[in-house]
Amino acid sequence: MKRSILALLLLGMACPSLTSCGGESASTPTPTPTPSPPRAISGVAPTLVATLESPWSLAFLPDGRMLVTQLPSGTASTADPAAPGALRLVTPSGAISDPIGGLPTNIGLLEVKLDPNYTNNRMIYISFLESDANAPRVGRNAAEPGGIPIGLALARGTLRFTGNTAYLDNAAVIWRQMPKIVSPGPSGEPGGRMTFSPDGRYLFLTAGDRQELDKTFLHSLDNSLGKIIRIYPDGAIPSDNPYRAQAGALPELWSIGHRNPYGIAFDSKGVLWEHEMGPKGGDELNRIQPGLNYGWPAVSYGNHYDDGAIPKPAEGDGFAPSTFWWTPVIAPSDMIFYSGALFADWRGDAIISGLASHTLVRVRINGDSATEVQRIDMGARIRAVQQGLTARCGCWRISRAAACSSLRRCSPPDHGWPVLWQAGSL
Ligand SMILES: [Ca+2]
Repeated sequence: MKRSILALLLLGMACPSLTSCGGESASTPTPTPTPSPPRAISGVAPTLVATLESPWSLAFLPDGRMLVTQLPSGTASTADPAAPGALRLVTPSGAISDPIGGLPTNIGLLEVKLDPNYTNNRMIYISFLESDANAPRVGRNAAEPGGIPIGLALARGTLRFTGNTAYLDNAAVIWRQMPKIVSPGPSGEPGGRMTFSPDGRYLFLTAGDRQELDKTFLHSLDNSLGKIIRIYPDGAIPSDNPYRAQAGALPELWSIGHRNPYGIAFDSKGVLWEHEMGPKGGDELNRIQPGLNYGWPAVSYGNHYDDGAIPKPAEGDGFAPSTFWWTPVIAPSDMIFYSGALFADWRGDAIISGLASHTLVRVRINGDSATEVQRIDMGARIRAVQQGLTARCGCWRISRAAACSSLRRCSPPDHGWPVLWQAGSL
C-alpha cells in the first residue's frame, strides 16, 4: 500500500516536466530543469477532528477512514481489572463508530496495522495487553499482592463490514510475550509498535522491558522482554532469524537489549530504525541489525530516575551504539518516515512524536548517521503520528496526555486547505 501511494505522488511530481516536453521533436534535446528546493515548512496547523479517550494508534483504511485503538487509562489489578480497549472507525469528518466487535480478550489495545495486502485480504494486526491471574508470578513486583501477570500479545483478523458496521472476523493470537510480568499498572513499558518489511514478507514488533531492571534476565534469550521480534504475518517464525540455532533461545528474537521501544519503521532505503525511551536521559534512535544487543539495562546514555549512574556506552563494550540520542529526553512515542508531497522538505525524514517534549521531532538520516533538523512545538503530549493516504492527508497524531485526547489533522500553516492530521490533548 505504501509503495502505491508513493508511486502516485511521484507520478504527480513528474507531471510538470512531462507537460514541458509536449510538442518537442524527438531530435531536440531538452535541458533538464534545475529543480527548485522544497519550501521550508516551519510548523504545522492542526485542526480538530474528533475527541477520544486514551487513543494509542491509528491506521488509515483505503477509503480514508481510520481505525483508532484505545488503551484504557487506570490500573489493572486483581481487585480492579482494567476495562478492555476499543477499536473504532473514525471518518475524516470525525464521526466515531461504536467499538468494533470480535477482538481478542484484552485489557488495552496498542497498535493497529493493515496488512500490506489489505486491499485483497482485509487483514489487520493489533498489539494488545492481556492478563492472566493464573500465570506464573514473575518480575520485581511478583510479591505485590494486588498485581496480576500482564503480557504483550499480537493478534490478527479479517475486518468485515455490514453496511457501515465493522467487525473483526476470525481473530487469532499469533504471538505472545513470554513470560507475563506482574505489574502494578496496565502498561509499564510494553512496546507494541509494529512495521512490515518493505517487501511485506516479515512483521516486526517491539516488545518492551516491562520495567524490569535485571541485566541477566533482560539479556537472556529465553524471554521476549526488551526485544525486537521478527515473524511472518501468520505468526510462523523465519528460519533465518539470528538466534534460532541457539539452544534455549526464543526463535522469534531479532535484536535484544531494548528498553521501551515505541517507534519502528523502515526508511526509504530499506533500513530498519527503532527508537526507545531512555530512563532519566538517553532516549535512543537505533539502526536495527539482527543479532545485536543494544545494551539496556547494562549501558545507557542516561541515568536512573533517582540519578543513580548507569555505565555509558563505550567502544568495545559489546553493545550496539545508538545512532542518535537525546538528553534531556523527548519521550518518543511513534515514528514514520515521511513520503508525502505537502511537507515536501520533510520527504525522507523520520518524524518522531514526543510525549514529554510535546513536539514532533524531525530527524534526517544520512547513511549511518542521523541529525535532528527540526522540533515543532505541538503544545501537548503526542502519542502517535501517521501519514495519510492521499496528498490531502499527511500526518495524523494522537496524544494520550489525559483521559480525553483529540485527533487532529495538520497542514502547513499557510496552506490553503487541511493536509495533515493530529490528535493532542485538550
Ligand atoms: Ca541502548
